[in-house]
Amino acid sequence: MKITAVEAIPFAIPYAKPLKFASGEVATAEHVLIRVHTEDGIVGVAEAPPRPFTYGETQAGIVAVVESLFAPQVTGLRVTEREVARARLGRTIGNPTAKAAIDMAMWDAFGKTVGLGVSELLGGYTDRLRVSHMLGFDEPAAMVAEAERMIATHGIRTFKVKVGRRPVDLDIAVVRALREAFGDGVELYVDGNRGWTPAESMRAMRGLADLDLLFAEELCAADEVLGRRWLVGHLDVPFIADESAVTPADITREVLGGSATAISIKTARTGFTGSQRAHHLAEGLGVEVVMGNQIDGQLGTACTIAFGAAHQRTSHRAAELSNFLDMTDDLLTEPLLITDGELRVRPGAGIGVEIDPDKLARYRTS
Ligand code: MUC
Ligand code: MG
Repeated sequence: MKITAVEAIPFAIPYAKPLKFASGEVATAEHVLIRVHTEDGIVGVAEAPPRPFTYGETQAGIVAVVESLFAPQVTGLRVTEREVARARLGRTIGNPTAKAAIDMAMWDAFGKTVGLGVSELLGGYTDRLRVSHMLGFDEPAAMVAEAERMIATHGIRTFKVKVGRRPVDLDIAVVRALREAFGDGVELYVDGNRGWTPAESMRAMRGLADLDLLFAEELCAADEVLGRRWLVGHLDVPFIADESAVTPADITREVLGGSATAISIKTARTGFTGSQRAHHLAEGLGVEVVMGNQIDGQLGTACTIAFGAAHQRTSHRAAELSNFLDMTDDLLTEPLLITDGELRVRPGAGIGVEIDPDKLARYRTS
């Protein structure tokens, strides 16, 4: 069970359609594959997606921090010593997706060692989740057409609409067009990625008031402390803290401060060990959870489904599991398949995926 080596392999896979949102844009999945090797010949895997506009990480930075700091700190530990790994990695500030990928690769190696799936090890609540698809910035007709394609091809009926543009009427027109096109046959919520001020957010939510939204996510920055508290206090839908609530302390501050009434859990930034903490805290605070997407590839998505399906609270709402559909290719030997609007937990030990060596050779950049 002892870790003998940790690799950080950068790769790049283009998107067929870039995803645009208020804080940035992703046109190529320039991610880092983390491989944790053990003395028994087991290899645990996970991926770290750099999102400089959200966490300050870059692809080169993730490779550097893993190779120079994190790999030596976890080499020699048993794959079960996740809390020791967390404490050692925690001495370095930031770098959430690099830390999360090491944690998840350790869990994958642990599951493969004992012959059990990570999702059952974490809690085993269900074997599938409903899928929510994220619609990036575009004209209303194009966003309606994309939603139509998701309904027809994959049976997806929940959509997170990216908002946060100026003037706010641009985004109101999109959400209205979606509701008019699909009636109450779809669930809709919005994510502003901090694009608006609290006052703009309020104006937008008034314009959206008759459209039966499930949630509003991160419409304005948490640093607008009093403005955001005022906004959240006036809304009649839960307000999801996403990038403002990564650590347990962030979540506690946002919720108890009245600046959020639900949270997004993203395994890409909190791994399985940190996501457990977020989940248990959400239960204690009595707030809803949505399993979010860090614009993950299929490996990252397999991690999200493993965690989300493990608990009742994380499987209640549709989970954001479909961004990989916009990528031109991926690394797995067997692609993930969304059918009838659902994604199933991968069977098999660990996270339940294998990396295709030919694909890795094609897409790795060093
Ligand atoms: C999301 O939910 O915000 C876009 C930026 C980011 O950090 O995550 C994505 C999706
Ligand atoms: Mg978000």
